[in-house]
Amino acid sequence: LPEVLCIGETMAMVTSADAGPVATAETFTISPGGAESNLAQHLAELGVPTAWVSALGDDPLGDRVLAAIESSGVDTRWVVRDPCANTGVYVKDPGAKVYYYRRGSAASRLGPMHVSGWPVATARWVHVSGITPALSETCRALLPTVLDAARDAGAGVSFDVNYRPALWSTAEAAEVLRPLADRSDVVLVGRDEAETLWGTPTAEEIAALFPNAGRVVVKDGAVEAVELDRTDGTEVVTRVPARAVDVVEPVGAGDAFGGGYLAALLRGDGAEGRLALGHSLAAWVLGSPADYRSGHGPHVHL
Ligand code: KDG
Repeated sequence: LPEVLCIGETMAMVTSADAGPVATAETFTISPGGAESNLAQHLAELGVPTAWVSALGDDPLGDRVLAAIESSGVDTRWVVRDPCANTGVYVKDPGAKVYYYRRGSAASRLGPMHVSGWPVATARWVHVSGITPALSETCRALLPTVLDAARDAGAGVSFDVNYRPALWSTAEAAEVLRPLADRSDVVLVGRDEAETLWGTPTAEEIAALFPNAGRVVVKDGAVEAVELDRTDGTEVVTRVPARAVDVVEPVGAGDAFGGGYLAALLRGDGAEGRLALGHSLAAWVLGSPADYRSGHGPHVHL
């Protein structure tokens, strides 16, 4: 059985094969586009038994997404194939411009009624993100049910804030995401993203938004990542600078950071090791135009 469940929508991502604009491209690549499955692939490739749980249409794009995610060793047996809805689609143009075709997608039809069919009771950890509550009313109701089930099972929860401005307003996201994150054991959040949502510019102010979370990890792009850990009573702050990298395209780097961080946490590494493995995987993905990049780069010492 999987130790970690990563729950959330993955779309079929369309990009031009030659890095030019989709409008004039002749050949395209289609690969999975989904924050939670990206993280699941990183975890699985780092040796953590991981399942990705979601829904796809019963269509060829769904087949492609599923096969690609399975190829990293991710367990997909709980993925629903919905005969009444399509796999969502996501077009990514140069400059990381994204266009969503996901309203009414199979994953947007997930809801609290699905949770009892998922192996939360036997999981050690559950990973979710702030994309899910933006997808539909049923998806919004899903996360509290998942968090309840994880608490009942004694499983840890990580929550990546993942604010997606194309899906909802800043004000609505700020209101919905804060209490969900505050119920989690690990909050992963971008410094810029937190400043946009809640007006909090520093790691300490951001962490104070989530007083009940055991660990808050603030990712500050090319600068550093900061972990604020209260699991031992007092707040311990650890800062690790980011690696110097030539950035090809940033999309997916946050998922990679999260995968590295969680893999290190689950195997018992200390705070510096957790942040360092997060940075290493992020650096690997930053050096590629893809959202997900197999492997973990030559500089990762596992
Ligand atoms: O997280 C990087 C992308 O894969 C992600 O942004 C796509 O899940 C996605 C979304 O909803 O934006």
